[in-house]
Formats: sequence, structure tokens, C-alpha cells
Amino acid sequence: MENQIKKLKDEAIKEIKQSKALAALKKLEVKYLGRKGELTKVLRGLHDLAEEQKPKIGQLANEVKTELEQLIKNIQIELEAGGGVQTSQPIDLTLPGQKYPLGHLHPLTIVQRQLEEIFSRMGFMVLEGPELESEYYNFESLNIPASHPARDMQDTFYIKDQPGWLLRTQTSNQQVRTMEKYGAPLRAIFSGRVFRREATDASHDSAFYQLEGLMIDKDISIAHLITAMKTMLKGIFKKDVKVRLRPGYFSFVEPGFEVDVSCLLCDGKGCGVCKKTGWVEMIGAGLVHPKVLAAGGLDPKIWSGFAFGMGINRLVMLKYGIDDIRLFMSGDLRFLEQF
Ligand code: FA5
Repeated sequence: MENQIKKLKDEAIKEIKQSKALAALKKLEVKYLGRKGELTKVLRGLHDLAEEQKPKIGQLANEVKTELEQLIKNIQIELEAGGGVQTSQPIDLTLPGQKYPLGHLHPLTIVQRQLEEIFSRMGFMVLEGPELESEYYNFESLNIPASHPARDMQDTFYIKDQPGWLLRTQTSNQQVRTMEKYGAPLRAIFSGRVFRREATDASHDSAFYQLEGLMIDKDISIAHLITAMKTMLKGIFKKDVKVRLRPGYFSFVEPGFEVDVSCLLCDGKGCGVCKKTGWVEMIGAGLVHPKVLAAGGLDPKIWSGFAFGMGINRLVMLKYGIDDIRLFMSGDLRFLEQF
């Protein structure tokens, strides 16, 4: 019996020391020390020994068991420290690694975040608003009653079987809500998707993004509006860009303007995006109409303000030289992977 145990021990030690992988080591542990393992079988046979032999053989078997357990533990630590190298094949460390595809931000999101940073630095709150909107906030609160011809300026998607509800046509839907919530003085921007039932072309889509700015205080003038526009455009283009102000009609501002930016795609020479005019219509703006201030619960005799709404898609087109607005929502990876 004694010899049998010693032989088993030598065999086990030899095999365990040769194991090169954790899985193989585990198998040896089961083979020798498991419930049906070789050493366990020997220990079970102790019953059949003469009484005087039992303590000596029992002690030897236990010593061997402890020794093997310790050896297995040491080898396990060595194998683990070897960086999980569990193969007898040498590893070629110069082979290129596996590349995992990484996601990234959409160009509209990149620029939207830059805009939010620029306005945050000027003390504007960054807010959001709903895409599903009531006629009241999208039109009526903005001095556009139901019969007003200005409703026809923005072809609207109405919600079927839900009278009075629509997909917002402009981020101006947040103007009166913001005044109601925050009162005056107030500086806020709100951006997001707006929807219009229009035919699409290189510079028009039926779903696009706007960024709206609203500043209410005492004695606000066009000079404040122009300064905010210039700071924003300079922050995005990192250089002075040519802008021109044209009188524009929006029933919620008085006076109202359209701000055009010189087309950076063709350097003002004329292309599909600027419709051969050399200018891209980018922003609607003006001084907040007294009726809108009143709808927001503010006294127009005390408070005045400016508001503007800009098409973010068109801004991004000029910044990156994108010649068709429909690419943004195309989901075409060849386009998106360039940003
Ligand atoms: C408005 O939406 C007004 N709410 C802007 C405003 C806000 C005026 C505050 C006064 C005070 P307009 O419909 O012109 O205005 O749209 C504003 C900008 O959105 C445009 O200058 C243009 O850059 C962009 N835009 C308009 N229609 C489209 C379209 N179909 N596709 C892409 N961009 C568009």
C-alpha cells in the first residue's frame, strides 16, 4: 500500500508539472483528487488494512494529498500569470490586433452641441421641447390665429383624429412655454426636429433641425440680436462669414428679418444649394412681438426681447461642404463615416 501511494504521488507530480493549460490542470486535479480520483480510491481502501497499519498509511496518504493540492495551486498561479496563454503554440505578438467598430456622433449632433456650448457661455439656458404639439403653442400663442394666412407659410402635418394636435413646424413652439415657465429676464435656446409637408430638394427636407434663441430683458434692441448671431456664426465657422439681413415677415416678431449667409460651398458664385444666388437663407429673426410677450404673461411695456430660429442642417452643410440636405437622414454609412 505504501509503495502504491508513493508511485501514485510520483506519477501525479510528473503529470501536473507538465500541464500547460488551466483546463488540463483541472482534469488532473479531478483525476487524482476528485471524488472518484486515484488518491481518493486509495484512502477509501484504508478500511481493509490491519488496525496497526491504518495510522501510518492514513498519514502518508493525507500528506500526499496536501502536497498535490499545493502543487496544483502553484501551477495554476503560474499559468494565470502567463496572461492566459493556454496553448502550447507560441503566440506571434506582432500580428495586428482585432479592430472593434466604434460608433460616433452624427454631424448634426456634433454642431448642435457646439452651438449649445457657445450659447451657454453667453448665459443661455439649454432647453428642449415636444415634437408633438398643440396648435396653440405652435401657432396661436405666436400671433397666428386659425384664419391667418401665415399658417400657409409652413405646411403642417396634423395628427389624424386628434383635432388641435400637430407635429411642430418650428422650434418657436417653445417661446411662450419658456416665458410661462421662467418669466423675465430670460435667456434660453431650444433645438430639435421640426416637420413640414414640403417637397424636398438639395436645401429643403420635410424633417430638419432648428435651433431657436430667445432673450427677454429690458431695452433689448436689434444690436443685441446681431451680436448674438455673429458670435454664434464665428464660433461655428471659426472665421468671419459674410451675412446679410433682409426684412422678413414672421407674425411673432416686429420688425422681422431673414439672415442669409454667403454660400461657402461655391464661394458665392452660385450652386444647387444656394439656388445660384450665392446666399443661403439660414435664420429667421426679429424682436419679440408685444402680443407674444403678453401670451407668455409678460408686460410688453416693461419687457422686450429678440428671438431667432436657425436651420441647423443648412449651417452644417456650409460648415462641412455637404451639397444635399437629404444625406443627413439617408442613413448612408459612406456619408456618416466621414465625420
Ligand atoms: C421659422 O421657422 C421661424 N420660426 C424662425 C423665427 C424664429 C423667426 C424666431 C423669428 C423669430 P423659417 O420657416 O424661415 O422660419 O425657418 C427658419 C430656418 O429653418 C430657415 O432659415 C432655414 O435655415 C431652415 N429651414 C426652413 N425650411 C426648411 C426646410 N424645408 N429644410 C431645411 N431647412 C429649412
